[in-house]
Amino acid sequence: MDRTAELVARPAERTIAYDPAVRASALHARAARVLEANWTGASTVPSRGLYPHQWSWDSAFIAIGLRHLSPLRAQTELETLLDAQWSDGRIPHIVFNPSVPLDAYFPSPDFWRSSTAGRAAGAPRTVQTSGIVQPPVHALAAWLVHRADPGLSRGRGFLARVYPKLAAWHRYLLHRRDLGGGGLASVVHPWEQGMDNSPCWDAPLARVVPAPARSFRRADLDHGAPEDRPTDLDYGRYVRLATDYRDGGYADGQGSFAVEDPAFNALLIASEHALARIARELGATGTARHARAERLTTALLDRLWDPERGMFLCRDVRGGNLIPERSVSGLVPLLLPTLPREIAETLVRTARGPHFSLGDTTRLLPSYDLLGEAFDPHRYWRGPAWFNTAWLMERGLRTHGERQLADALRQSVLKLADSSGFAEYVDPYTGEACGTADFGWTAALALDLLHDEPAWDTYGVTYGAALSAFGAKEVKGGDRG
Ligand code: 9WN
Repeated sequence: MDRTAELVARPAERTIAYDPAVRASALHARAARVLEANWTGASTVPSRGLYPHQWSWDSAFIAIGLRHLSPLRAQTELETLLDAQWSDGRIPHIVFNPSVPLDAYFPSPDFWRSSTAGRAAGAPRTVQTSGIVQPPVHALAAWLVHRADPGLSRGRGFLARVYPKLAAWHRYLLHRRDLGGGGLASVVHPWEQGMDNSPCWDAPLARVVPAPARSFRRADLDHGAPEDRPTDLDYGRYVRLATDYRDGGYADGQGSFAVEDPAFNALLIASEHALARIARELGATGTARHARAERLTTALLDRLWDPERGMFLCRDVRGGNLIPERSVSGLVPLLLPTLPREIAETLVRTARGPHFSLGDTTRLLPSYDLLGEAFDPHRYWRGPAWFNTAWLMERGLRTHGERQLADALRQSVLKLADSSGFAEYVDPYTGEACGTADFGWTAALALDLLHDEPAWDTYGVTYGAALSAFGAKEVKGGDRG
């Protein structure tokens, strides 16, 4: 048995300090095994038990890791998701696997009724999906997947096929979802933003009358500890919002919940830049797309930047105010290469300060303010550390030249992904595993960081080049701690 195979076969020895190269290849093998086990033949489930279908932003993150194992599978992952796109451009947050029993996950296809309730909005007939969306990581993923094997990608016409679909997806978000009228996309359900029970939603959700608990059955509690999951009251509100949206034919603009979220919009901007690169690869200039990304970045700064807290906040569109809660979502725009230098520096300071404690008292960046009243180190998006946000921050730190911090965060991701058994999320202080194990994006993003791209030449724009439109504004504040 060679050294790597031996290590894979004896997981109890994971923590012993071997040669880093050997350790890395053992971690690679374990992450690959998770992605193999979660692969269904055309896409990857986030988890075999808790999430047995295809999820939208999970698939994008998974494709980013999968490209290091099989660029073909990574392309297929995204193509399968895009096959379920609605004709109004939306990419549904779940694509249901018809061979999975209805009661394995709630809400199931018979709740969403996409092919009937979603007919006017253009839901596909041949596949059942949910009717809401998730963050637009897809164009970014498509570009990274292409770069993993440009020959294969060109041979299969991968970018030429996905480009029009990704463009329609962004059009949907920019036109149908600009509910605040300021140029940013709004989410209409907490599941859309992906950080389901973040304390940021507490105030806007308080206006929603919960559906009675007896009107639905939660399948998630068959798999997860109740204290690690959202509450029944949260679920009552999620169900009410989704029911109202469905009963309105999934038409946009009516619902009682509409929020502009910094991470969702930052990912849209990053994906616009990626779409510009794809357009260039296909022979166009991409200039209009880069320009749109710049306009969106200006809107993000104008509408969501909070100088006092030194980070971005969510905007409650229905309430008309910024939501005074610090979530990791408000740090994620660090991902953007053209952020003004003072903004990037302030975000890094805030991440290192007492509310997030990056590289200090936490082992991994928490999802929510360590000093916030609602902080809970185990309850889902109300404090635990997640690997996708850590990955986004690692990329952001590296993009803005914070090499040491990025290296340290990368090491923490690799160590904790491994020691937690590729947990869905971990206690930010202790690293204790929470949620489900063998979670798809944890394995995929650890794999991606193992491949250690030194700089992230993804966008084709100059890193650190401040936005000219914002250059004249004064940027103050930020936590110094
Ligand atoms: C609802 C699949 C998804 C992630 C989300 C995460 C969780 C679903 C749930 O799991 O949400 O979409 O049932 O709790 O919050 O980010 O995409 O992994």
